[in-house]
Amino acid sequence: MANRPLIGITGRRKKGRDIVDNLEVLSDFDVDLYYADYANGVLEAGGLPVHLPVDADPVDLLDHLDGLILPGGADIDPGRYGAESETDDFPPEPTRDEQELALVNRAYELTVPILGICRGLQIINVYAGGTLHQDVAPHAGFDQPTTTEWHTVTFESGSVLGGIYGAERPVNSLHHQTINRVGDGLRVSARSPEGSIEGIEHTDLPIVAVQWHPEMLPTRPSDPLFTWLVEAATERS
Ligand SMILES: [Mn+2]
Repeated sequence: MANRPLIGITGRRKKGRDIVDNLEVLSDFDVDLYYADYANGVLEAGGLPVHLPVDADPVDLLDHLDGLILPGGADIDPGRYGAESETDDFPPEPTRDEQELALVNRAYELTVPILGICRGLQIINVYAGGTLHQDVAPHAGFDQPTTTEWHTVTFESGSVLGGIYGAERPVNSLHHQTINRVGDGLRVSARSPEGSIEGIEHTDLPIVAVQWHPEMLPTRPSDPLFTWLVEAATERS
């Protein structure tokens, strides 16, 4: 298919020793890790995914992209939102914070569409000047299968997410942090039953983010969120 929009996806930096059964002589080599389901969601929605090395200049990369997925991962360094660390369960990866905040900054400048997922929602909020609750452990279903419908989310009518999903839907929940103060220019468009923020979007830019993991659910091949991103990226390309 011609003219498929190019969707960049970030990942995380590991070491060769982090890979089970890897050769010992490769222990000190850098390895970049990308969960494949984000790219599969893009492919199923008709886009062309590309993984973004953390070593590449984010400004250079954005000039070549039609859309961006910021996926799940480690906690953001609390210093990025003016807080002291309250948890070391998922230690920050400062290089990735740097890369993703620079990508978001350039995407704002170029109005490149962004879909944020889990950590991706949090990095957008922090970029926009918001803050996070650092540990809401009872909210997460880490010991459940990732397809578990752990709680429902209710969508704001008139929002992008409400237009995509309707009034509500069940979702999985694999996060121990949530948004506290909402960043400038962002609106809350989804909440869990106890009121935690599960979806945000920019009021003017094509930026939408969710706290659950649509790429892990069996509904992924027809999930309208990936379609939203690919269509927004196509309009721009
Ligand atoms: Mn949740």
